[in-house]
Amino acid sequence: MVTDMLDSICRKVDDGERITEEEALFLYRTKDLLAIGELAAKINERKNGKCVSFNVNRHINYTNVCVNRCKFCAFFRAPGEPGAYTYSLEEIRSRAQEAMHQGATEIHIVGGLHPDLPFEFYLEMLASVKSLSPDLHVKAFTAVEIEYLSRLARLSVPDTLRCLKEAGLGSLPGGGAEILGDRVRQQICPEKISGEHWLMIMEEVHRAGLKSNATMLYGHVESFEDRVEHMRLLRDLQDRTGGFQVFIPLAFQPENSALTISGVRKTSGVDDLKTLAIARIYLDNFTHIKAYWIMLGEKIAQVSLSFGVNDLDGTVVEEKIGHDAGAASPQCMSREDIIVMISKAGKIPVERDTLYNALRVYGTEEQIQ
Ligand code: V47
Repeated sequence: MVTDMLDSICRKVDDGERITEEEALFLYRTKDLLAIGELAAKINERKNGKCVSFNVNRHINYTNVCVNRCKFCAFFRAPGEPGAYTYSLEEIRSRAQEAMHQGATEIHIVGGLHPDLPFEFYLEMLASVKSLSPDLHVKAFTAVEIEYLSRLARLSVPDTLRCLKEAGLGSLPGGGAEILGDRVRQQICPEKISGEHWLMIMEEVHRAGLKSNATMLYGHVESFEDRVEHMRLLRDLQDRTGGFQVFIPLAFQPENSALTISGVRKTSGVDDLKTLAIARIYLDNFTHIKAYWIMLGEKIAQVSLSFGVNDLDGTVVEEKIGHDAGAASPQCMSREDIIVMISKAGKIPVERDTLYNALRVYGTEEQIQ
């Protein structure tokens, strides 16, 4: 029975057919990590060959003040609480400028839902970063922030996106998805927009001609069924819009949050690799699967390149969300560190821009630039 199911999945993978939710669940329950990895690697090789992409970027978390108080989050502070901060527009611009001088092609901007900042702050933030160089891509605001900004600006979501785009928004990161199913959301982030709403906003984002990413926060109170349902919802939306660029599973970091008290542990290496590999097998309409080394650690991120992963985020430079929750990874990797990491995994490092255009291929003669 078990071999029958695995055989049928292998046959589907060979024929380039979609696997079902039941089959994805079966893969989660199987102990044969290497069999799953081999299937994922086969699919990845077909889609992306031996290339592994990365970008030179900087994350800027402009404020940790947030009205949502998600239980998994160690980053947020209530207004006025010790440790609460909000960068000025000048501080944001100077961080972005420093990154640009160090070769960054992308500034990744996300923050808490601040109760007092005016809509103009967000427009000016985009415009001042974008004005540093037309070549600098500003990837900013999760679907949760977009919904918040549309209420703040008293505009429809399409009109809000139009204003943000005019100010310099280039694409959206994939945060705020957590687990899209209601039952888990009620437990871990009851004040956040629903999963259905997150998907609706992303649909509007894609219809506005903007690309976005998609994440999944795993390793807390959710079941394998919840993870598969989450990926099914993403796969369905991707069928309709094609607007997701990459799927990024985020391994939960369990320190200093309300979920710490309920005794949730760090994810295991096996779970990390399985989750990335199953995503590669199940999400047949996503071209890229990203390992976010900040949450996974560099070693699991490197090994994941043999388990279906073809993309790494990035130089990062300064990261608060995972590190406030106990992530043991460094804050930053240099371009050279990432190139060595990829090469030592037997893959070809490709520096890319935010929209997945190759900028430079390393270690081969065919350098694009
Ligand atoms: O939405 C919060 C997650 C996300 C914790 O799109 C946590 O390229 C682990 O979305 N442990 C924000 N995760 C980060 C994010 C992201 C990161 C890198 C690249 C991209 C991209 C997007 O971080 C939140 C939430 O899901 N998060 N707390 C925690 N304790």
